[in-house]
Amino acid sequence: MNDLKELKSWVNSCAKLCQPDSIIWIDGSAEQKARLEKEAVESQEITLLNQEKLPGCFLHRTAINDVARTEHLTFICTRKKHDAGPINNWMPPKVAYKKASAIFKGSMKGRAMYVIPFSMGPVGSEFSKIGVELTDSRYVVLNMLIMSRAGEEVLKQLQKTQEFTKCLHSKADLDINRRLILHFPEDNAIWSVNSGYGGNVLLGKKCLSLRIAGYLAKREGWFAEHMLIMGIEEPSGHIEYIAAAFPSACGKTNLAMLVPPEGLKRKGYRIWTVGDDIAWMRIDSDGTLWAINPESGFFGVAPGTNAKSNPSMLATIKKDTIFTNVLLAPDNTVWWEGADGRTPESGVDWQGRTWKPGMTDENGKPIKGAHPNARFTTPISNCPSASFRLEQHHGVPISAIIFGGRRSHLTPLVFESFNWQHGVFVGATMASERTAAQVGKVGEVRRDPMAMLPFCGYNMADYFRHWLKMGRRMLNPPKIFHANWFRTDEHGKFLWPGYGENLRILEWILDRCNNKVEAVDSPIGYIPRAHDIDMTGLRLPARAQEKLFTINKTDWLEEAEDVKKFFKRFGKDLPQELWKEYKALLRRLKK
Ligand code: OXD
Ligand code: MN
Repeated sequence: MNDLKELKSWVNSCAKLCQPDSIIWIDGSAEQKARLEKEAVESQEITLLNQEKLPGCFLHRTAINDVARTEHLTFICTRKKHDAGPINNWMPPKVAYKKASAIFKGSMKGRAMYVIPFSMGPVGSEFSKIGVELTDSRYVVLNMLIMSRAGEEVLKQLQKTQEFTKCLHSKADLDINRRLILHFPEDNAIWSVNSGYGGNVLLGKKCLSLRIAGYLAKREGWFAEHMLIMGIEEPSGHIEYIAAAFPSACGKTNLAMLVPPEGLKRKGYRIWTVGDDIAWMRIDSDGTLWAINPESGFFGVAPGTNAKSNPSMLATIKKDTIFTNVLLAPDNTVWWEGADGRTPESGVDWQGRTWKPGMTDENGKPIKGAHPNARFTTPISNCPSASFRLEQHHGVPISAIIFGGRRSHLTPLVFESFNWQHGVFVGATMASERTAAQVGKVGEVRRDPMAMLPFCGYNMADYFRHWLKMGRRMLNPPKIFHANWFRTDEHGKFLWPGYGENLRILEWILDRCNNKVEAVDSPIGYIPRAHDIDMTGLRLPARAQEKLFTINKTDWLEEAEDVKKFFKRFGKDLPQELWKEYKALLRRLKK
């Protein structure tokens, strides 16, 4: 056994740079967690909520300009610009280290530096990766204890494996003008400074499990994807697992915890939640794809979470949860827009101001109690639908992959790709309307390949090539589908009820995987025959089903123009297979 020399010397060098008052190693014990919670309450980093109604729950407020991921301040720092590709912001490592060192210098003065050894994935699994995050934020420590397996057990594992991602975070003075989220894939390192927002600072999540892991996955021959994983227990008792990629705040969490609607419950369906955000997938010796969720918690969007959208999540967040940027109600509980029940008569809003329903700002716009990207951090183990296979080192076998976006027009409710290569094209050409999870104009359509636009840690052309290559390596690859729950009618009303009803579409997807039903050929892929989707108990508005599956060729040709523009950004690097698929699509549309 070695004595973790590399880790200790890295911790010391970071301490020399950041100059904390003390260094505290996180051991993962309940005693240490309780001590940190107490200190964080005393320092007002978090507020203790009503312990009768919400045992073990706390509220945190971020700085007002620190409420979402800041993609424009997020960089991939590879030696060659080309390796970061045309989509990522790039900075040469030397420049990045120099620039960030000046900001980190003395940034932890007056605070402790916490050393968090964490494992993404079950400790010791073939799938798992170890990281160590250094941070001066107790909020980060408490969140990491939920989102990852952290503590001494991980250090023991590290003594065997040696390899870890070096994650350095300081909230510094939360100055947005000196905020940087830097990834150094060639050094297996992440530096994040001047933010306190989850997606920027819980470095095991987006930074490690997607950007750095993606880079490693390409090198080592596996996938690190922005996908939920769920098990669908069929009436026979057999469970099939699917993975699905949707951009941020497009309902991955709700889908992963879906509650079967009455019509289908009678058939005996049951859902098992494996993960809501990230999937690590490997080809096993049986030639099929197996997946784990590297996280152990959910970092979910609060607004809109209610008994209809996600009853399982409501049960999960009743205890042991950290709420961020929600409204504090007078009884010391929490509330958000789109919550169940009555709106509190007053409260303290996410900015810490007195709030009353109906208040408007100087432009007459309603003032929200919770920020639209308000979040909760909560352990998966509290979820009533948590999969019993969460701790299994081997993961679960994946039968289908679903890509999807938020499109009010254009894409039908569901379609199936013709084959793996076409499926990669479908994923690579995904687009979605922007949500509150990222800074920018909400509603704008942006291309978001495989929902990885903000999370691909290397040249996206190589990422597409990796996807094509992985398909060729599998004996029995999952089938690839595309879903869009968000199509609207001419008055802007949703055509599909979504939530639990989405199971009807998953049922069709599994029927297709098991060759139980035929489908209709269309220019964009296979479309369901109307009678193959079980609509028992569901009343759709007149002609909704027809509208949900309409393929307007003029709109699709316009879409293809945009795809072409996007593909051209990659120049010669774009795999020829994708141009081939593009041309084939045009041919089919013009037929
Ligand atoms: C998330 C995101 O927090 O995608 O999961 O922004
Ligand atoms: Mn996400």
